[in-house]
Amino acid sequence: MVWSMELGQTLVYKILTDHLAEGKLVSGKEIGIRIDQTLTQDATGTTAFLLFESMGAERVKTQLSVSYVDHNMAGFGPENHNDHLYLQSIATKSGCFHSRPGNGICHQVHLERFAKPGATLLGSDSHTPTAGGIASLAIGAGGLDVAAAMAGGPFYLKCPKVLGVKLSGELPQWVSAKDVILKLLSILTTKGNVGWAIEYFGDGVASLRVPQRATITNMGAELGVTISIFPSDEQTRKFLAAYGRQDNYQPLQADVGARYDRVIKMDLCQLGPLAACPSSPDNVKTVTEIAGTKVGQVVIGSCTNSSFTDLMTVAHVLRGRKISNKVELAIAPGSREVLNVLASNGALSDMIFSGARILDSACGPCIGQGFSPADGAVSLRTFNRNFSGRSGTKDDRVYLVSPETAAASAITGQITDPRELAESLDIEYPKVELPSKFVIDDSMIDKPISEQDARKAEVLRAPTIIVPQMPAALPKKLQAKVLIKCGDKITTDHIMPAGKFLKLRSNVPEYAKVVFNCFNEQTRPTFAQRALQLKQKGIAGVIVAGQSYGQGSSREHAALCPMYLGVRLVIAKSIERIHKANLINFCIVPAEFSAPDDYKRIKAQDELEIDNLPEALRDADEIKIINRTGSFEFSVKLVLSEREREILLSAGLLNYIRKQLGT
Ligand code: MIC
Ligand code: SF4
Repeated sequence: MVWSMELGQTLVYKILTDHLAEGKLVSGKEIGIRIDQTLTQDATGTTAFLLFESMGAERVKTQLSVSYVDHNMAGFGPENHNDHLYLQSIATKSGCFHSRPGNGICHQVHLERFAKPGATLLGSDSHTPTAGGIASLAIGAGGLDVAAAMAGGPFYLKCPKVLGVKLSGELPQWVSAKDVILKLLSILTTKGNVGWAIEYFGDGVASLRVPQRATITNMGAELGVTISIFPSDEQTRKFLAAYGRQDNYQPLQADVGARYDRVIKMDLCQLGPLAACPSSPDNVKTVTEIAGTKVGQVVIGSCTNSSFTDLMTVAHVLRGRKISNKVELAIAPGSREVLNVLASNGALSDMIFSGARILDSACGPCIGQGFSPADGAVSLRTFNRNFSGRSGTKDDRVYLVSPETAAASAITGQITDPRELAESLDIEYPKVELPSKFVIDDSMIDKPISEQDARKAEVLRAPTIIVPQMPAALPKKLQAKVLIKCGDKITTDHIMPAGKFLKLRSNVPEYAKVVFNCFNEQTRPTFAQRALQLKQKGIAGVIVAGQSYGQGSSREHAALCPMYLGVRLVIAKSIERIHKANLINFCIVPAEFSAPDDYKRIKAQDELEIDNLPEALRDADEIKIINRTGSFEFSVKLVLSEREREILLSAGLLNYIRKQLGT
């Protein structure tokens, strides 16, 4: 690998330099980068692979592509298993690895088995930057973008500004990586960080082990930044060696005197246990402030906090103790590997003895697949998201905490500072070390087969799997109507609910019925019914929103389903990165208010008109919209690269790619 010798480069720019395929490394400008690895998971992967096939692609062209099954595991009805069989068969056909159901959560397994320092990784899941904990340049994207990368294309992004987080000191006992990222969320919030990368550096880095680093980079997704990355050092080497992958090790760090666009200093010694209170990951308070709040449920797991080190710490707190009879405790180990070690070293018995229920090594409750809390009950989770209703319970009260705080609270039945429990019960702080060598069992990962053998392989596509329709070209004159006006921080969970609807991911016509389901209860006809009525009359749907529209998950269904219903325009105060790319990919024009006050003047049901939209998309930075109902005109900004304009003019990314390939 040849690194640029330019002095003062950040680690992010070093890896970008090494993978630059198009453009110049100037922050804010669009660049194309070569993708070494991709990952998909079943909830986004089925669509991604269907679109990969629709592109006419046959074999993946990356160094490595892995298809994971970890989200849709409950299996109520045939849909989940149908998806799993499709994914296994298309992985065989296209040359991917396939991690079977039960093998673990994509990000945890990828960290253990595949992620490499210095490699680029693109994943159809917003928490793909978890692999930044091992110094991969890992980015979350929509499934269609990942499909394009699997087919060998570059991935396009705005060259980021780099925020350096300078860590010093060491974490005190009972304070963990989760508290580091919650502290950062309290400073930076979930809004306004689009276009940034975060690079951790400083003396404090050395004391953090890879799983702790991965917890921190995982929740970079909640900040809305594109990339989060740690250097590769002795901790990285030890981690890779423990998983028998020392050959993948190379030391990597920023140059001395690297120039960051902004620096935040954080002294790890000063941190204490924190919690993100309902219902946003940036609603952070100290555990001391909320201590004593009665708890009904504690869930430990998710791609944020389900590693070997996390769960060994939990087992240590639970050892020989019983959980409160007012609490249901569930633990979902991040991978089968983790579960196996816990089983063989006795930690699993400690958990079971305490009264914990052991769940599948999968996403489970994190994406509303069971374990919804009781009405009004406080649920403490070691997860990364507590958006209202995501747990499957309306008006839920979900707090995000560290494994230490979760385990302590499960014992007492109230939110508890683990330091206090340790003192009162005389629990010694466990210094969990990684085993020098794990026993590796990759038998649940199907390996790619030769191209020749793959030719004979059959792809299994059950009738519940429907190839998504692609958008029509944008009309010259857009007659449109505002279907919904929503406020700030609308997440993709609000737009496209998961939970009991997750199994509909491979069937857009069915899944589209629940677009904006959380608002449907107050409005009849539903969003989908109103949209389809307009679509039949040739009138396009418009979504109006406040700041940070499309936060959270990478699910492209939050664009694909509205597109299916005839939505052609989103006007918001600001739109988050992955969602904006998904809108463009499915030919919905993402526009921002030129004057934020215009947001107040628009109402739901307003009829809008745009003359010559394709012309404006060619090169204009602003478009004029006539509000026929309110009899006024206003303008909106188009913040689009040349390529994005071309995609919109080609009726979406798939058509754009087909045009380029002449297929
Ligand atoms: C999530 O945490 O919301 C998900 C489910 O993992 C999503 C992907 C999806 O919606 O399938 C994500 O984070 O991108
Ligand atoms: Fe799965 Fe939750 Fe992680 Fe998403 S955030 S990948 S649902 S564990």
